[in-house]
Amino acid sequence: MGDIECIYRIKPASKAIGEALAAEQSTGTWVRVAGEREKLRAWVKKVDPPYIHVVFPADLFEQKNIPQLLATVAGNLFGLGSIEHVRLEDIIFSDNTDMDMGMGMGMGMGMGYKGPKFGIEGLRKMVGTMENRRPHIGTIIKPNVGLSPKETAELAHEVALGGVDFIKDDEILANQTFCPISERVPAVMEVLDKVREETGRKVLYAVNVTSNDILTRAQAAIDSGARVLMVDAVTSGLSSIELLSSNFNFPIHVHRAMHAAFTRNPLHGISMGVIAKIVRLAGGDQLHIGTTTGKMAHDDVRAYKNILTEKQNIKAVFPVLSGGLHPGGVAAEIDALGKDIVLQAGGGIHGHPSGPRAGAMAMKQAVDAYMEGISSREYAKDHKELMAALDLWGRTDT
Ligand code: CAP
Ligand code: MG
Repeated sequence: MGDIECIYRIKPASKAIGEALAAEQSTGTWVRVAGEREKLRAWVKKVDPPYIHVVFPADLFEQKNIPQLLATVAGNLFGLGSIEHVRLEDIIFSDNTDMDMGMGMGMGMGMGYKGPKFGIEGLRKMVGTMENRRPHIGTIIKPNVGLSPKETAELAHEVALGGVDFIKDDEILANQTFCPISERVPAVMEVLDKVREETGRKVLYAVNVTSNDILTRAQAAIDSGARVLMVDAVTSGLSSIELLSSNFNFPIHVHRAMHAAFTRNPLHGISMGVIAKIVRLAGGDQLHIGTTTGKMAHDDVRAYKNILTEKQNIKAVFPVLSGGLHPGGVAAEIDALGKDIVLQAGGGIHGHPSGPRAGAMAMKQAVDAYMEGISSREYAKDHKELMAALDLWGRTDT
């Protein structure tokens, strides 16, 4: 197990401030006290304004304890009065064994993390896209709350027949009285089984198990038929991913709601790249990373995709592009991020003028167009669902 190096963008970027941060986040405090353990003291490796590099000795960390890891590298420091603003830009896991491919993830193995159980290849195998390697198409059932289990299943049936590969609960749907998991999951799984019998296609459904007792909730979802789990990992705590991964053998879809509270400000907080690394180590199989054309503030999605998919001794995570996506944006997203992505649209499918099935068809047609090297506008001449979406929402490919 190796030391951890963290890169902070900080003001003021001085050695003294770096040392104060390192002390606070390891064996020190605001004043020297007798008996401080030097071998546990974090130290300033480099001052490169506006950045400082701080190294944390491996022995500071407990194996597979994400909350303690974050309390150490991303804890009190954000509140220190001597620091005007500070952002944790990167976390570099090193490992003194050959498991570290030199890209800073090897330490994950040293800390006992096993990474994704399924990852891109496992999910492609489940859906049947190992050969053509096209992007997966996902959707969020919309309206996202208020539907009954029966209404949820009816919509799932429509979008599954329309061609989506993956259906998820919205991040704010849990086990509310209007749509209990014990009824929602069997109803949706029943229609997806029907789609499989009718079309041979396996459509995945990720059940949101976010709750105060995630293991009990996940077991209840699985007992109801769930075969893919979803978690709002930021509101639940990132260790929720590792909990699900070490207790169950189902793919984990990671939603990141609330991340923008601390990832969006370029001067203060934690970069999404750090979150992506920890999600991969902890065993997330799919993770939202934003988009280049959608409704959320556009961020460095290419960097996050690279962190999730770069060659490592743990599996790659399926990057999920979501938030305001629609068929007209498909080409631009694939141009930007490649084909090893999940293109996920909620309103962009359920808001289609001819209904959700047509919306799913339009997304699939947009992907098919791209895979055949045809512009969406050209392809739409023979595909009315796509044409309707482009007419309504426009398009981003030339
Ligand atoms: C998308 C979504 C997701 C966002 C989250 C929403 O729906 O369900 O929560 O993708 O953002 O509620 O916005 P739409 P991100 O497709 O209707 O926008 O993926 O950036 O974490
Ligand atoms: Mg949502």
